[in-house]
Amino acid sequence: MNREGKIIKIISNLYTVESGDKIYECRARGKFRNDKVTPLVGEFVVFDSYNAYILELKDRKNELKRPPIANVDAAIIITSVKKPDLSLNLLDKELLCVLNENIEPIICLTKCDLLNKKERKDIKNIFNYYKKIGFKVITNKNLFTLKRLIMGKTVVLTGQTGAGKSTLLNKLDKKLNLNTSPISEALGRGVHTTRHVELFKVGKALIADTPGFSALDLTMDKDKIKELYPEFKGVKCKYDDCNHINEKACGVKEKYENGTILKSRYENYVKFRSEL
Ligand SMILES: Nc1nc2c(ncn2[C@@H]2O[C@H](COP(=O)(O)OP(=O)(O)OP(=O)(O)O)[C@@H](O)[C@H]2O)c(=O)[nH]1
Ligand SMILES: [Mg+2]
Ligand SMILES: [Zn+2]
Repeated sequence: MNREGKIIKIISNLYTVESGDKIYECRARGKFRNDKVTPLVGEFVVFDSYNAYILELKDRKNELKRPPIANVDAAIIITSVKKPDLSLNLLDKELLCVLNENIEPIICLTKCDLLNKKERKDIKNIFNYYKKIGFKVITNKNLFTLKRLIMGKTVVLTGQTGAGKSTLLNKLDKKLNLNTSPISEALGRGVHTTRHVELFKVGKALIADTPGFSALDLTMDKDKIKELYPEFKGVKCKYDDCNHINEKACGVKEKYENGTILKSRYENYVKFRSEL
């Protein structure tokens, strides 16, 4: 019998599909592979419940390549301030990928307990800037705020390996008991503890735990980036199509030079453009 459902977990080529209140372990048809479409967690599908085969993928509202997931409302970008060290380059890249898919980003800082007084002050200043330009910023201690922000939504945890994604999920629901492990002191980064994407029901939200990464590729049109920098909006430049690089009378560059735009934000913008 053909049914509709949603993929909630993928482990190699085994797809766990939820339909009604039942769970089905399905395979995908060879056809998908030939078409180069891979089913994703979060995907709405038509499947043959008798033979346990996924037959058809429904249209996606949005999708991320990394972590691989579809149809999410918000992304909690898990950003460690230490162990692994804070990477604003990675954070700005993640924000672009998420915004480009019309997914609401929530920046969640972790490991603030490892900061000394001076570092804490610096981090506060940096993230006051992100708040000022409109991003939601919380820490993994603000569980109450986090729960309120994600109520009723499907959200994905994304971020560097070892940043604390699974640890946060365990805090939200102790029964999950997900594997976590300390970062490698030698490499200064995580050890890829989580190996698959899986959606969990946590209170009134659906949250996906995902494998972390240490680097991320931008795959968008070069000229799209400036539209995804909220602080560039409404800034006056001499040329309407200004790219804010070498143009004369560029308002964005002025704001970077006088410190109104965070140095690293603008410098990452230049880097991202040149990488594409
Ligand atoms: N001090 C401190 N340690 C933390 C915090 N959050 C997580 N950790 C530790 O960081 C390590 C890595 O945490 P994980 O939850 O496994 O990280 P992850 O993001 O799920 O990593 P991957 O599954 O590899 O992507 C564990 O040893 C956690 O105990 C925090 O807020 N403070
Ligand atoms: Mg994990
Ligand atoms: Zn400009």
